[in-house]
Amino acid sequence: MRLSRYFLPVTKEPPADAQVASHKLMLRAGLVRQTSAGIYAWLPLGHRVLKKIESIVREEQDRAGAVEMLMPTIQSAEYWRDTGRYEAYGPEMLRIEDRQGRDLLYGPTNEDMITALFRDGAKSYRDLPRMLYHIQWKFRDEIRPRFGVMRGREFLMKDAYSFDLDEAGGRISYNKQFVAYLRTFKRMGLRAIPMQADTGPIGGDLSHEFIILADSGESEVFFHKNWEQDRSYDVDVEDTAALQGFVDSMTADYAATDEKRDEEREAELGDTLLKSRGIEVGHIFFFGDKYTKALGMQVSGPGGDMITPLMGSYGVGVSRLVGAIIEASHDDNGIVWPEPVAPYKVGLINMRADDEACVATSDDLYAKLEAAGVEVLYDDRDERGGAKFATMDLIGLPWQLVIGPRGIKNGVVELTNRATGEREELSAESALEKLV
Ligand code: 5CA
Repeated sequence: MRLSRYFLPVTKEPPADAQVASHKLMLRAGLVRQTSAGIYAWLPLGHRVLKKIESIVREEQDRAGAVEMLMPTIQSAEYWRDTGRYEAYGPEMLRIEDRQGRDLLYGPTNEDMITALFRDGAKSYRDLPRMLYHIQWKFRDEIRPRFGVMRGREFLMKDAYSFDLDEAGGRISYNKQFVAYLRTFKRMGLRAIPMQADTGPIGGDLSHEFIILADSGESEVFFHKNWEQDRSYDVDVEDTAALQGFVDSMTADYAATDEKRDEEREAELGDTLLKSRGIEVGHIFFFGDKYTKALGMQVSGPGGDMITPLMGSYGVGVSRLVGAIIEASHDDNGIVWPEPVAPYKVGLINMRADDEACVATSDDLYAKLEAAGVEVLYDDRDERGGAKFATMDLIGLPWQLVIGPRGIKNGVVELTNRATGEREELSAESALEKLV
């Protein structure tokens, strides 16, 4: 993509109401714009990051055996009346009336609807177990939307739902999602710590929040210092015993949010207990028959007996992750995207738009990178070099490839790694080889 044809409204000054680094940087780097309180338009560069995150989430859900579908954002109040949640949910729910006077709502989550849909289609024990998911916009009329996309009112969530015949099966589904979550966040360059959590309006008694550590996080968290080490999430999830063993090992080291602290255990930990602030990027629940019972979902068992399936639900804050990743990965000059979620891999900078040789070399490299399938953003504008560098640093692409008149005379281009700052001069061919 040529920057001369793109829409990248970068700004120098962060707006006064942006408090945390990620919010400031998302506005400055032209990733999003707020259109109403807590509601954001995703500009081209931000949209690409959102899509990258979505793809990683999707791949790990598919790998865990979940099946993708898509439910609407607007839901009939009937589903919620049937489960008794319509009144219980409170003012966070955006309630809408259509021209016929029917009650609708903008979905804050989908337990009620998915249970009704699955109930109407699954009749036998052979239809279970199943995990279904979608990636869809949600609306919660948060009392205090803040920190940009991290606590928005409209936000993108991956929500998955599991249906099992018994408690043991439900636990397997929960464990599979548990592993999928660890893998998902690791692929984005994040270390997420699973912590026992409260279940709130979703219900149930087994629940974990996945928290990444960041000074600007909304919750205070407490954990064993073993969580500072890198971990491998290599386990065969089809081997039930291995899967349970793995989840047990991941929950063995103390980790708790503010609401779930255990004073006795903390006292034993001494100075191995660490404290930080954290951002919740995912939350999983097992709540048994809460919704299936309320909605009268039953399937016939092998002996003709009727079974009420047990459910779990599993949420990832897809749009929140954009902010969370920036919180975890930025410096004084701007964002530092981990490569798997970067909007482009390479920023190609032509230092002199008025120099024929520079233009020719830059155009040639651009064409070759595009042909090789490398995602490249080409700054071909007629601007000062300094401004171009500042923009590239701000938007944080992993590699900067710089073409200048002095280098061309010596037969070299300059390649810089945004994360490490390492810079090398090399031939255009060698640069291509490194990037492809
Ligand atoms: N139905 C369950 C799981 S599918 C559920 O709704 N869980 S949740 O309430 O914990 O939300 C799931 C994830 O969505 C959270 O972990 C968080 O990452 C994200 N999220 C929740 N509220 C917001 C918000 N206001 N803005 C951005 N992301 C949010």
